[in-house]
Amino acid sequence: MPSELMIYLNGEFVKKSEAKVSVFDHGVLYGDGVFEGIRAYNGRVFRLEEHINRIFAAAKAIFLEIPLSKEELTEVVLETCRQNQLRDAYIRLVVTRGAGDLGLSPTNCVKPTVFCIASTISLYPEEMYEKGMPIITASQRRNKATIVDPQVKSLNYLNNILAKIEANRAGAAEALMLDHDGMVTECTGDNIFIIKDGVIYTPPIHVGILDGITRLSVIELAKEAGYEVYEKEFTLFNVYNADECFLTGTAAEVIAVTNVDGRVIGNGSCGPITKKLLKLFHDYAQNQGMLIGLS
Ligand code: PXG
Repeated sequence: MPSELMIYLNGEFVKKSEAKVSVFDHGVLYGDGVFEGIRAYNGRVFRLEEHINRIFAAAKAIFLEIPLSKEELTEVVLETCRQNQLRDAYIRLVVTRGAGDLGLSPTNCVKPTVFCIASTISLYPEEMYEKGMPIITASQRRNKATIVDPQVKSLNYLNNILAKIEANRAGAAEALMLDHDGMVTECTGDNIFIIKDGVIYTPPIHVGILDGITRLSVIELAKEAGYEVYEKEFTLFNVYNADECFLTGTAAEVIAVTNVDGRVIGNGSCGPITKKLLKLFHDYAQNQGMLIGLS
C-alpha cells in the first residue's frame, strides 16, 4: 500500500494531501453532483456494473454528462483499487457539475469533476451483527420523488443527514424514514426489510427510496433460497409487529434491527432468517464481482 492514499482526480492519480477541488465547484456550492459507495471483497469489486449503471442513470436524470464512458469509469474504479493495493475496500466515486461561477445555473460549469477514493471501511461493531441494532423513526420525512427522486444518489444528502443526527441524538445508530403519508421508506443509508410468518417484505422503489444494490442482491438470494419476497408498502405498525427486521446497504451489508422506537422486534436478537440471509450475502460477496487484478 502506498504511504499516502492515491486518489483518482480528473484523469490522474494524486496523493490524498494534494487531491483538491475548487471552492467554485458546484458540488461544493450546491451539492450539484452524484456519487456511489462501492465495496471490494477479496480482490473483486462487488456488482460494479450495477453501480456504474446507477451513477450514469442518476447523472442523466440531472442533466450531468459524465466525461467518461461506462468502460472508462469502470477502469477508474479498478485502477484506484490497484494503485492503493486494496483487495478489500470501500470506494467512493463522485461526479460533480464542476467549477463555475456563483450562480445556480450550471451553464458556466464546463467540465465535470470526477474523483474516486478507495480506502478501508469502518464497519458497525461485530457485536451489533450478533445482537442487532436499535433504530428510531426520524421526524424528518424522506424526500418525495416529485422533489428530488431518492433514486438519484445525489451529493445533496441533507435530508438523510438530518435524520441521522436525530438518530445519533437519541442514541441510535440509524434512523428510519417515512414518506409524507407515513409509509416506511428506508433508513439514511440503508434499505429496510421486515419478515412476518416467514415471508419477506421490503418497500417498493416508487415509495421513494434508493434502488439499493444490496437490496436487490438480498431479494435475489432470498428467492433462490426459497423465500417469498414482496415489494409492498407498509407502515410502522407492520415494523413494530414484524418477527424480524433487517437493513441492507453497501456499508452495513445485512444487519438485524432488534428495536424500533422502543418496541422490541421478535425476541430482541438477530432472527434465524436474517442470520441465514447475512451468511448467504457474505458468501456471495466474497466470491463474485469484477476482478481488480491484484496478485
Ligand atoms: N438508501 C440510501 C438512502 C442510501 O444512501 C442505500 C439505501 C443502500 O444502497 P446500496 O446500493 O448501497 O445497497 C444507500 C447507500 C456510508 C454511506 O458511507 C452509505 C450509503 C450512502 C452514502 C454513504 O455509510 N448507502
